[in-house]
Amino acid sequence: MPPQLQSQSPAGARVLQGDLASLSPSLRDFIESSVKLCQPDALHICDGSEDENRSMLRLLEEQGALKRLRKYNNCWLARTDPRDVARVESKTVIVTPERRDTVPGPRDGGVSQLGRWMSPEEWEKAMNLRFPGCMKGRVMYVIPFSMGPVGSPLSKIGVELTDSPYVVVSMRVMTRVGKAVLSALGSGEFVRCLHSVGCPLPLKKPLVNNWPCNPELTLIAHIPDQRSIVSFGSGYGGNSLLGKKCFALRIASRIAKDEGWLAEHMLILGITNPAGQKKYFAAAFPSACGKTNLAMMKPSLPGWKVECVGDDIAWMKFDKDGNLRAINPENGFFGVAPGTSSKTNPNAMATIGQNTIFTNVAETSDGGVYWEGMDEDLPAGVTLSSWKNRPWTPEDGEPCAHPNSRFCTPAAQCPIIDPQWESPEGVPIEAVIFGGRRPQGVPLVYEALSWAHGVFVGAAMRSEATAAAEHTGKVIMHDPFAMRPFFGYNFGRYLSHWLSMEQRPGARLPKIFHVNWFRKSSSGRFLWPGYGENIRVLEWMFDRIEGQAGAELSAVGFIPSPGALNLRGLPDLDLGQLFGLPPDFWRKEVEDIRAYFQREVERDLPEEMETQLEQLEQRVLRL
Ligand code: TSX
Ligand code: MN
Repeated sequence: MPPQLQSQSPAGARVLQGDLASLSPSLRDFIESSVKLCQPDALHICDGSEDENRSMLRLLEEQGALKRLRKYNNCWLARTDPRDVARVESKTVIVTPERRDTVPGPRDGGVSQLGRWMSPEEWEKAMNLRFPGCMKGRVMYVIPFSMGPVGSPLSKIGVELTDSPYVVVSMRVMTRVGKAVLSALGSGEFVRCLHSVGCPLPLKKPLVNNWPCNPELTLIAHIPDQRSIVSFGSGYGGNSLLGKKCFALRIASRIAKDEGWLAEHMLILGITNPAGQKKYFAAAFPSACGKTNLAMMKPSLPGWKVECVGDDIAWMKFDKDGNLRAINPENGFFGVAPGTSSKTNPNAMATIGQNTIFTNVAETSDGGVYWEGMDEDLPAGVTLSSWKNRPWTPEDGEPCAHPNSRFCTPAAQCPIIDPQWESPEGVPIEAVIFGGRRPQGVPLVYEALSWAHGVFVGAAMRSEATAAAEHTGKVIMHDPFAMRPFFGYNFGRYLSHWLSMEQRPGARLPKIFHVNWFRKSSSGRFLWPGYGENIRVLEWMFDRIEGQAGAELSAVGFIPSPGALNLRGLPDLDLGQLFGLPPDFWRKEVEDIRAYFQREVERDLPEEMETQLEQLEQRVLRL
């Protein structure tokens, strides 16, 4: 008789699948203590197999949580409770003994934009209010997962315990899950991830859209000293797929600080020139800059090739030869659907045609998906149901898909996935690109003057964002390193860590660039065509690294010398407006950066950042 049919975990849950006795003592302890706390009826240790995935999808279909999309092969649609559609920054905390270990300070009374601290005492209370008995009547799934290729020296292992089958099927796309991970783990270290939707059975209130969640009590906590993540009340991706933002950015940035490497919110792409030379770039962009589009872009210039290693996160470490080696710790893309089309991102459109889980997109009456900016005509007679599962027409005045609706799709399906994307040693990064959505003042591209200046450029990143619901206007928000919601520790110390890379013996530092695809003319038109034409900017960077492209010193950094940017075949561009440095704009920018550093980083700002700001000011005053 198979032992799993009989066995019972010591804490009292039936074991439906897997063998507790085969797990390491520390993993067993983690499971046992979580079972005691959450009191699930049963335990299921995930093996990551196809069979398991099929039966989980069937279960979700029976529960009405997923709907099969008959137009495609193995694609599914989830509609969430409308109260659970995004990450919730106000309910995302980092627990450390000292506030200053989490955020710069002191700023008594003020709320930091760079993270939320919770004291261990408050966390103890918050935990006790939420977790005891929270999985009653449900199955606790044990998901062993690897961030990065299984067994790579750059990879890290986590184990997520969750009562959500949606999380199980999504984690299998976004990370490497199952038996191979347990073998690689052995009795080694892992990041402890505990997740509950916070709806024990029997339910107190009926579910909305068959989507369990507990918005009143939602809380996502990180305890970096214990390498642990605890998330309650939300099933939405960023709050529940704990390998991504919680582990690969917040916890990993802290581990990286301790171990001397970098965990960054960056895409990784490979770029090959017509002569067949290849380089890898990593790039950090705030939201709404088209990061996934750049990661998979189709270059407009003949002979150039772009390949995708990752679209969101880079773990980077100097190897013994001094090369900065990067892996994409993820296994899939969890991308924003609206705006994705065969024009803006044909490679993403090809990727999501099979084996994809869509969340909060609209559905067509012939069993397909739809969203704003998909840019495809509906076949005659085909109608739409909105993300709220109601008949939808353009006259409704609301979008058919939620603006934060997503596809969750295997990276391996991307037509231009890089041949080296799962290389255990990682790919060598030769350029780091920072960017922002800057309608005014900021040139198309500039190169940092030094490593320290590049770190300053990352620290001073800003981008145009749609303001909170009350306002409708757009504001330029600070988003240093595109990491503002994702720092796992004090941002001032993060800057020191970046600066310290220069002190590593033998390190071959990548060049640092800043780009802005979004500058507008005085009449409000985009000055740069963007998309596939961005290859021209990447070409200049490529040739700069090779020492082959002309540059001239400007107040903000090196910019292409006249003729150095390849503009062949483009209609006339207003290069004056695209590269101009308006003195008034830059004097104001310097003051805004100064005020920001002062308000948000205060005494934790490294002196070098002060120096860089003063040097920028001096250059700008000469404009
Ligand atoms: O993703 C974008 N990228 C990067 C592509 C590799 N977008 C979309 C941003 C929203 C997420 C862009 N939008 C880019 C861009 O480079 N540039 C723009 C602005 C733009 C929009 C439309 C046009 C040009 C620029 N249209 C015409 O020129 C016809
Ligand atoms: Mn991201």
